[in-house]
Amino acid sequence: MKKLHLHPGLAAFGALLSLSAAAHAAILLGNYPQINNNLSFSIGGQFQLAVSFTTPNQPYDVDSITLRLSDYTSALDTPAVGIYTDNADAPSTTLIGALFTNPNSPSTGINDFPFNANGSVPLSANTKYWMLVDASAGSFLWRASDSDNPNPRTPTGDATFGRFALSFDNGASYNDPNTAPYNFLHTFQINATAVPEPVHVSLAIGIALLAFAFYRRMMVAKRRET
Ligand SMILES: [Ca+2]
Ligand SMILES: [Ca+2]
Repeated sequence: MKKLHLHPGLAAFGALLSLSAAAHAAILLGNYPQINNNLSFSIGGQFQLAVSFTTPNQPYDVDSITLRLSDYTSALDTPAVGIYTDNADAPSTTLIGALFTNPNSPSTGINDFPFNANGSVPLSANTKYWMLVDASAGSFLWRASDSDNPNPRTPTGDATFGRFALSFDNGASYNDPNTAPYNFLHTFQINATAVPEPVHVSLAIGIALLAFAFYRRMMVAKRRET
């Protein structure tokens, strides 16, 4: 029986392509578990709250956002959670992709709520963005730990934390909740998948084509010998 041989050039191409396309889900930024349930900020009406971060040297696609909330019932409250570009160290009005899908909540208790991406939320490398937590109807509480008790927990992940920013005038101006008299560390996590950079993919294809060309030359040389 004839043994099936995988073309070395094709094998190299496949291996490199799968290597470059290997995506991994990661915590882009977060501060779970919460230190305590001491504080909260009301989202709704003119009140909204955002957190900034800068992506590392790689593009990402946001998969979901987890927020620790209370007084959120899906029958009465409509959160508006999205990722926005930066405008002079404050959220701009430019939304990346669409608003996230609001989870169901039958009760007002404290819970960790997953907001799933509604389609692609693509983030560029080395770029500052804002996750904005707003409401288009009703109101709810974004739970926060008291950062002085027992110690501060700066959000960490693949991205670099910027700052929290709260607005009492529907985004016209923002205040920092971590300068006196505020000490809020709002509990959240942004989950994202690293996207392979186009330069890596084209490099992989280039190497595979070189390997294929080398293989063909070897075959031609072999045929000349025989
Ligand atoms: Ca409510
Ligand atoms: Ca608002």
